This record gives sequence, structure tokens and C-alpha cells, in this order.
Amino acid sequence: HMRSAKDFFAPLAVGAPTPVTEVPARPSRMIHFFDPSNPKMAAKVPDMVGVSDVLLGNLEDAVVADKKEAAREGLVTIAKETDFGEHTQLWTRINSLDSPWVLDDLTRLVTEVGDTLDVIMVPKVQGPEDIHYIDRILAQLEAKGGVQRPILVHAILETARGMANVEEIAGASPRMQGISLGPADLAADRRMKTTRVGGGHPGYLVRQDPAKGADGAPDYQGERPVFQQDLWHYTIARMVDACAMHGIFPFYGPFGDIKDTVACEDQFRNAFLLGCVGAWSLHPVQIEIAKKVFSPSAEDVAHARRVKEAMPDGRGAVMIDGKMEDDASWKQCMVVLELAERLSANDPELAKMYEE
Ligand code: 1VU
Ligand code: MG
Repeated sequence: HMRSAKDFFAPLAVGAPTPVTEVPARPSRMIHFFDPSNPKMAAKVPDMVGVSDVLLGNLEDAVVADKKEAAREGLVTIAKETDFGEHTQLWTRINSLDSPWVLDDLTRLVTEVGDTLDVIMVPKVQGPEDIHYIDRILAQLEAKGGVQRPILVHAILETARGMANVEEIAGASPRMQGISLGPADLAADRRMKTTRVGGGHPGYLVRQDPAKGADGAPDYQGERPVFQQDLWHYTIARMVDACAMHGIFPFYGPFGDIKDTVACEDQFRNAFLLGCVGAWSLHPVQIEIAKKVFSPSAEDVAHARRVKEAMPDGRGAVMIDGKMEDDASWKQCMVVLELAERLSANDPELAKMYEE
């Protein structure tokens, strides 16, 4: 169970860095996955610095068993040899806690390149006890390796039990940076009957009532509009609440149909509108999609500025373009403006777009 509020922010090992009391809000519109054991992908990493907000060396699923060590060592080399600059973070996704590789993943990475790693993504998190385990072992390894600042932790929400415990997971440690939806593993664990990696499904729909036929009876054979529903609405919304409640960041995860850039953009935007700050990128093409979606539009920023100008202290009620704006719409506008300012501080192109 949760530690007392008095010692929640105390290091969990002698010599480990002091935990953060607030998660730094660094731009994280896309978490770009690469396989450090794949020479072609690894070679592309230096060119993606400054292009992707986050570069994640993946050690878990999608890396086959006989490549696990090559991926781990590849990541150590990349972490040592790459200058990630000020704006690009280096993350890793370690193997699951029930695997034979995870202890070596943690030991090797934290003691060897712990000061370069910003966040460790933990897959298949089932409950707060998994975060407590990681929390302690990271403190021990940070102390051993002389790591100067605490490595943060990101959980993937991809089991039914993890879903049932999502609020407790979000608040399990001051290291918690965020949570990603893992729609493929979650679907399997829940025994959903989808066979894809994220996105919608044409079978998940509601249908309009039948029109009346000539005899006044319902015409069950006639054309009836159908409306596809969002399979992920409940899950994303609940994850967003759990994260917001604990001051950490929610993310949509993977979209597997790499060629379907249109539907990928739709899925990312649904997540953005519901409160997510970013999504995973599995292929270079998805970096641009995430950048577009998770940066507020110029129109929304311009509108937010108008509301701020009309209500400088955010109080009262005014009419703008026939719509009532008050304290609550002002607060929404401030969310958009703060995000736009934070992102454009790192991105001159975006800053220019918001000026016009
Ligand atoms: O032009 P080149 O031949 O030199 O390079 C290829 C390719 O190697 C490279 N590339 C990438 N580079 C960096 N990061 C990447 N993620 C990445 N993906 C591809 O780009 C050039 C063009 O590639 P392509 O269009 O020919 O694509 P491929 O058929 O080579 O690769 C497609 C897949 C999907 C296999 C590849 O992108 C990939 O493995 N992505 C990462 C998958 C992953 O991390 N999966 C785990 C997370 S999802 C999950 O856990 C739940 C489902
Ligand atoms: Mg998974």
C-alpha cells in the first residue's frame, strides 16, 4: 500500500537521487520505437534526434528471444555514442517483470547509462506492486551506478487487471511519469475479438431504426445508416482520469496499420481530444502524424488568445462570436495556450505558425 505522505518522496536506497515532486512537462508528442538490435534502425537514431520528442529503444515484444542481448547492448552503445541534445529524450521499454531478461535489462542499463535514460517503460503492469518493485530496484541501481537524477517510470496499460488497478498504478510512486494504452495486448487479455493493433473496428457500430415500409410496418430489409463506435473510449477516458488525478501524463499507444496514415491520425486525434499528450510511433511516417495531431492547431491557439485578451484575469462572462466564454472555457483555453507555449519553445516552426 501507499507509503505515508511524509516519506513518499524519500529515496528508496541510500545514495539514490531524491525523487521528483513534480513530473517535468517535457514535449512528448511521439514515443518513437526502434529495435536497437536492428542495424538499419539503429543507424537512423542520430538523424531522429531533434525530430522525435522521445526515442525509445525497445527490448520487449517485437524483439525475438535470441536478439534480447543484442538489443540491450545495442541500446547501451547508442546511449553512450549519441548526443540527444536538449529536446529529445531517451527511453527504453524493458522486458516484462515475469521474463528471464528484465533483471539484466535494469542492471545493465541503469548502472551503465542511467544518466542518459530519462524514462523506463514497464510493460504489462498489473498493479501498484509492480511499480513498487521497480521503484526499489531502480533506487538500488541508481545508488550503485552513481546516477544523478531519478529515472522516471512509464507503465503500459495492457491487462485487464492493470486496467482495474489503473488509479493505484498512477499513484504508486513519485517516479510515475505516465501511462500508455496498449490496445493489442489489452484486447487479447480481455478476450476481445479484434485481431489488429489499435484503431477502430467496422463491426463495432450502432444502426438506425428501420424506416416504415408501404404497409406501415418496419422495413427490415431497407438501407439503414450505421455509425461506427469507438472501441477504446472507456479505456482511454479512464486512463486519462487516473493520470490527471495523479499529475502524470496519458498516452495513446501503437497504431499497427502503418500505411493507413488517415485512420492513424484519427485515432491519435481522438486521444488528443480526450486528454492524451502523445502516442507511439512505430515507423518514421508516424512521427509526423503525431507531431501534427499533438500540437494544438493555429486556430485553437488564436481562439485561446482572444479569450485570454477578453478576460485577462479569467473571471466573469463575455460573448465572443456569439458564444458565452467564462471561467471554465478560459481554463480550457489556458490548457491549449500553455501546451502551445511549451511546444513552441523547442520548435521555431511551431512558434512561427502560432504567431500568424
Ligand atoms: O530505408 P532503409 O531500408 O534503410 O530503412 C527502412 C527501415 O529499416 C526504417 N524503419 C525504421 N527506422 C527507425 N525506426 C523505426 N521504427 C523504423 N521502421 C522502419 O525505415 C526504412 C523504411 O522502412 P519500411 O517502410 O520498409 O518498413 P519495414 O518493412 O522495414 O518495417 C516495418 C516495421 C513495422 C516492421 C518496422 O517499422 C518496425 O519494426 N517498427 C517497430 C515495431 C515495434 O517496435 N513494435 C513494438 C511496439 S508495438 C507493441 O508493442 C504492441 C503491438
Ligand atoms: Mg504489449
